[in-house]
This record gives sequence, C-alpha cells and structure tokens, in this order.
Amino acid sequence: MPDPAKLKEAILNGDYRTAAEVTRTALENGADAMDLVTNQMIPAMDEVGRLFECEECFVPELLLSARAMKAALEYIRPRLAAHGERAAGRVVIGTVQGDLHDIGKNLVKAMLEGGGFEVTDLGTDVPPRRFIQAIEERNANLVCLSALLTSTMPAMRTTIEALVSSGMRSRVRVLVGGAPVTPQYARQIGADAYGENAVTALKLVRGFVESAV
Ligand code: B12
Repeated sequence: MPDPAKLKEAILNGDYRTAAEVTRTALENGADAMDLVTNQMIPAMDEVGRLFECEECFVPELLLSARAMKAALEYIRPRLAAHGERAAGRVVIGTVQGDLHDIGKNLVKAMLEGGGFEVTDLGTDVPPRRFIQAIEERNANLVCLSALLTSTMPAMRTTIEALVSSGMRSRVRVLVGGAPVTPQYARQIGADAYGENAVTALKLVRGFVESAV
C-alpha cells in the first residue's frame, strides 16, 4: 500500500497524476476513503491556504493543488457513495452568487453523497433564483450554501430571503458554511445551522433528516 501521506504531498505539490494514482492504489489496498479525506486531503488544502496567505504560494499553485484535489476526489467519491444506504434526502448545494471557490463545497458534496444523500450541485456563483428553481425541480428538502469571501457572505442572506419570499423556506432546511462564516452569522441570516467542515455537514444533515421523521 502506498504511504497515504503521499496524497497530502501530491496535493501540496499540485501533482494531480500522483494524487490520483496514490488515491487509487491506496483504496485498492484497503485504505478508508473517509480517512484519506480527513487526514490527508483537508489538511493538504489547509496547508495550501496557509501558504497562500503568507505569500509562499500564489494563484497558479493554488489552482494546481485544486486540480490535484479534484483528481483524488474522482476515486474517493464512489467509495464514499458505496457506503451510503438508501437516498436519505435530497440536497441542493452551491457556492453563492459572486463566489468562485468550490473546493470545500465539493468536499461537502462528496461527503453527503457518501452518506447516501442525493445531491444536486449547482456549482459556483449561483444566483438565488437558481437555488429556488433547483429546489422545485428536485423536490429537495435540504439546501447547502457555501461562501469563502466576506464580500459574498451577504449573498447567503439574499438567498435565504429569496427562499422566504418565494414561499419555499418552510420546505427546506438551510445549512451554511465556508471559512468566513460563523454560527452567529448563520443565526443572524436565518439559516438552520452552520457546519464547520464536510464531516460536520454530514452529521448535521443526518440530524435534520432524523428529526423530520
Ligand atoms: C483556493 C483559493 C482560491 C482559488 C479557488 C479555487 C477553487 N476552485 O475553489 C482561487 C485562486 C480561484 C481564488 C480566488 C479568489 N480568492 Co481565494 N482562496 C483560496 C484559499 C487559498 C483556499 C480555499 C480552499 O479551497 N480551502 C480548502 C477547503 C477544503 O476549505 P474550505 O473552502 O474552507 O471548505 C471547508 C469548510 O469551510 C467547510 N465548508 C465550505 N463550504 C461549506 C458549505 C457548507 C454548507 C458547509 C456545512 C461547510 C462548508 O467544509 C469544507 C471542507 O472541510 C483561501 C484561503 C483559505 N485559507 O481559506 C483563499 C481566500 C478564500 N480567497 C480570498 C480572496 C480574496 C480571493 C480573490 C478575491 C482573490 C483575487 N484578488 O482575485 C478571488 C475571488 C474569486 C471569486 N470571485 O470567488 C481570501 C478571502 C478573504 C475574505 N475574507 O474575503 C482568502 C481567505 C485568502 C486570503 N487570506 O486573502 N481563491
């Protein structure tokens, strides 16, 4: 079995071929998908974020790391999904209007799919009306909003307000997350909960579904 730490290293180096290969062989040799996400992939992106903040790496390196993360997720996602039971609920997820960050959102999506949820991913820069349209089309009962910029956090509020004015708010539970978001902010804007990371997201969403039955 390859050393799982090589996955973290490959993401840090922005080496998508190695990231994919290490993930594939580790999984074939019995590595746990959730363990790779929690102990290698999330810490790798945290480190990339830290290096970016102290200007030790720049946008091109960030994008290479994001690509390596996505390459690894291609192998991780089906394994997480294989552990899921019946469709536990229907989730619409997206990064709010004006925001192009999607690495964390993609992790949340992979984790929810792994938990057996049917997830419709609207991508990034999603205007409120797209969320509303998708909730209607998919008959979703949960909505996950991601924001990574302080300047796009208000778009979470706008999205929730649009849910209220369209009469949909009572049909869905709204979970918000992303680095600048806080539990207090979630309460202020009328979300149902704030999730710190992808693992918490799954726990919260499961809790919503259990409390609804
Ligand atoms: C990667 C990155 C980029 C990449 C994004 C690539 C991509 N495909 O996503 C690129 C280079 C495109 C980018 C662009 C920009 N970025 Co940027 N970026 C980052 C960086 C370094 C890492 C973010 C990341 O992926 N982290 C790893 C993932 C795994 O963590 P995460 O996103 O936080 O997600 C986890 C949790 O937050 C949570 N979560 C996330 N979403 C959700 C949703 C729900 C429902 C739940 C429950 C949980 C949850 O779970 C996730 C997994 O555990 C951060 C710095 C940082 N340390 O966060 C800056 C950062 C977010 N960017 C920043 C800025 C300023 C920008 C730009 C404006 C730069 C510019 N001048 O052009 C643009 C904005 C473009 C736009 N309109 O969106 C600032 C934001 C400052 C602020 N407070 O507003 C940061 C903080 C860097 C900094 N310190 O300056 N960026």
